[in-house]
Amino acid sequence: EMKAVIFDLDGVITDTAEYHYLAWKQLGEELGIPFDRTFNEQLKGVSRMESLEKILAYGNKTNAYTVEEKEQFATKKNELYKQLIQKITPNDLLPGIEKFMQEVKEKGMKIGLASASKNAFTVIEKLEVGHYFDTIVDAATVKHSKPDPEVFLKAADQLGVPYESCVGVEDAQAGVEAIKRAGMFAVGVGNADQLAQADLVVSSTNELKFVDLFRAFTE
Ligand code: B16
Ligand code: MG
Repeated sequence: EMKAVIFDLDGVITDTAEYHYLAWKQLGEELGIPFDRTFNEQLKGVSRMESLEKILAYGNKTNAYTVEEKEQFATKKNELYKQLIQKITPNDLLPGIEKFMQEVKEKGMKIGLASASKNAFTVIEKLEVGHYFDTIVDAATVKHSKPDPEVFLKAADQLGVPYESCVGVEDAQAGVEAIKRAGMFAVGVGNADQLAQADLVVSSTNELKFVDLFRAFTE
């Protein structure tokens, strides 16, 4: 029985995925490691330091920097990102997502947020959607980042809902994998080939409909 829906933030509720991309891209260029959106898919849902490691590996620079330098790079990216998210308003909610959250709530489901981002609280505040969430997992308390299921398991535990009664909604490959490893029903938002592991894929947030989800879940 479906009892809760746990949402990813970046790329599902708002398009901060684009801001993460722009910030990493700028840092990558400064380090002489240009990359495109296809490579960027691998960074979605992945923690800050792990994203940096992936970029350095992509540029064959895994061992080129000290731990301190890497921390400086990650901080620099985060400063760029924090500047970009300052301008977020409720207009930046992805199409149809608020309506979907309302529907989910009306059906008596609990709602959780499972974001890997340490900036999640700021973004939720700017979007003015904090009241929809029964729980928000603080990324700072999560030890293992997606595709590890920890953040989804924690959200379910905080909601008091068994894992098999939870639906996870994700735009990232690593995120869909995390949901499946948590033993939950996975909804992918985006490209069906990239998110092939999901139980249900919709092309955009506009296509998220409670009836379709309910049907797919109970099938
Ligand atoms: P921060 P999500 C993830 O958020 C992003 O998808 C990923 O690109 C980012 O590196 C990660 O958060 C960490 O974010 O640097 O702000 O702590 O998709 O899990 O909501
Ligand atoms: Mg995401």
